[in-house]
Amino acid sequence: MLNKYLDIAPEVKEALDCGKPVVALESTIISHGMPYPQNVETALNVEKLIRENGAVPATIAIIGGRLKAGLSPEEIDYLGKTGTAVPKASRRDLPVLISKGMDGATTVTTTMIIAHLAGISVFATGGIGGVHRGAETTMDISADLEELAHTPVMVICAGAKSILDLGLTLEYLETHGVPVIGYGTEELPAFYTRRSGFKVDYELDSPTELAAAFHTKQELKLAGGMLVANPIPEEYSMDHEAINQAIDEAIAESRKLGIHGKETTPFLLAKIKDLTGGDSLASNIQLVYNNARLAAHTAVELARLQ
Ligand code: PSU
Ligand code: MN
Repeated sequence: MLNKYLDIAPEVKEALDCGKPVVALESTIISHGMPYPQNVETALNVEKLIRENGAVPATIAIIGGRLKAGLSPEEIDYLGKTGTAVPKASRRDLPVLISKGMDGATTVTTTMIIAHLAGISVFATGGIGGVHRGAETTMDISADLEELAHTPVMVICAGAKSILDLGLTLEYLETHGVPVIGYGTEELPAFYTRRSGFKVDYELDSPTELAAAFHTKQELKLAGGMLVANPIPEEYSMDHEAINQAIDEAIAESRKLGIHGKETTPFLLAKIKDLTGGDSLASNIQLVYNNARLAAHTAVELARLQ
């Protein structure tokens, strides 16, 4: 656990040393995913929920060139206030950001990398990146999928937004041997909505089953992670038509403006937020809470097996 570039917060370190359950959390959702102050409020509430459900939270980020597993409330506030001025950090960004002593908001990719370095196996977030619509010509495929192929962390999300080509995203994960599990559903949820029309690989119905599947994958020494898609609670799910119209509009606008590279996802997310008003933010917050609870319960079960 002695890594030259890694700082594990004392509470997280103690939990890991004793084999207690820990849940990793990402920071791009804080700096780039939600406006201030809701971002900070949500991040702190997520940590609280994880504690209430029997695990220790480890929010992950890069601060002053250090890989951080576990942040103080002040550090979370700093990331939230600084917002998009914190560079979004995927795998390819790590060498320069770290060698220059900069900050970085960790995506699913880099949160998985740092969680694994620290010894954390369960990670809760909102949505993952994937194969973008039109990727057959743009080749815009999130590094998140490649990370899931290689790094042994279970990622609990609410599926993926249909800003992506969900069918191609599933094909990519299949090719790379990443199990896609629906929690209590046979259908891949689409973040704001519980349904997408695409089937997951397997439905599992309890944290015990999720932990057993992940533990077995590790014992088999099969490389890579596992994706758990947990549908947004019914009462917070959004109208299918309204959200898809906003998504189509956001994509049309991004094409018109020639948005590409690491800007694509943040641009689309921000645009959808503008088009749907506060509704999408409220739903986003609730699905993250829902994933945090499931991740804590699953980490508790996994700690029994490991
Ligand atoms: N999708 C969402 N919300 C998010 C992200 C994706 O619905 O906040 C963020 C996550 O941090 C994810 C990243 O890892 O965007 C993917 O960015 P890209 O597509 O550039 O790889
Ligand atoms: Mn991309």
